[in-house]
Amino acid sequence: MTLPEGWLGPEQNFLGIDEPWCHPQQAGVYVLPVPYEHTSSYVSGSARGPSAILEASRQVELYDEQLGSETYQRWNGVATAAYLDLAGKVDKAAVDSIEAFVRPHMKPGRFVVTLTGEHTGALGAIRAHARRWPNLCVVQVDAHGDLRQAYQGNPYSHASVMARVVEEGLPLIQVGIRSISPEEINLIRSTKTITTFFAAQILDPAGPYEGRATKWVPEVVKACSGPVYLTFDCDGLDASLVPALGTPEPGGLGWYDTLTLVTALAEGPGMIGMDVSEIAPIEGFVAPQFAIARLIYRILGRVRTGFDRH
Ligand SMILES: [Mn+2]
Repeated sequence: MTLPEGWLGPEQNFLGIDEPWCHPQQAGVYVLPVPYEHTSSYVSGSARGPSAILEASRQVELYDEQLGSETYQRWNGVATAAYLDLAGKVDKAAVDSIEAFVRPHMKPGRFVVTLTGEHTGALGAIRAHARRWPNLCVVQVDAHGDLRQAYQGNPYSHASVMARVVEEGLPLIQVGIRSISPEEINLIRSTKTITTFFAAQILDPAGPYEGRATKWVPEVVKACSGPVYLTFDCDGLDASLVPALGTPEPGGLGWYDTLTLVTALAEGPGMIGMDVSEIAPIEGFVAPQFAIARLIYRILGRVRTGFDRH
């Protein structure tokens, strides 16, 4: 059985998965690399994020000692598609292309992970999932609100991506926010479908939840009205854990807080898809992309297989 055209083998794929486990006919997880970058406003380089994550992932231990199993086997494998070539498309045309790329890959029993560059790329993946799951809610881990109507004149800026999601009527739950404008605060206050958990509110030991994930994570879960689509901007994590970012911010989520959150989402409302964005690799410094590759694998270990057959 040879790997069909358009799919990556163990030298290039997520986790370095051997045949036949990397075959799209068999695998229950699809990883879709979409290296889109057009509107980076501070540090550029997120177009190289997906390839850096794939490269680092091949060093991730496949056994999950917390679960006592090898996650990729539980899913019958993980297949990685060849990188989407956007052929110079930007803004709406790029988002439309990403949606068209993701949509046909969605099937019952399959979990799709989209790896994008800047956060705008996530919009195509979110739209593809929302067509299949009209009752989904979007959980956004992010330092920034991303709720500006437009930024630098562009409604498809990375700083506006969640405003586009809210416009479509999808419920939005934001976690880890700590960099936001008055315009966005007004939108949050005036929009019933947005729930925001600010970083200072959940992570500060002097805050209402004493900075303890066991206290604030159940509140996030309670806010979820349906199955969860996770849009994970890596700057939601603390910049000391993942400094290779387009817009790094201190004061973010730690490793174990993040694991507690994703575990509760997967076990509670259920997770039906995810994307990861905004890693801008620093030459010779692999820890950030390795942490993200590891996090994706830990999440796959916690997502319920066959969730959408229930
Ligand atoms: Mn973002």
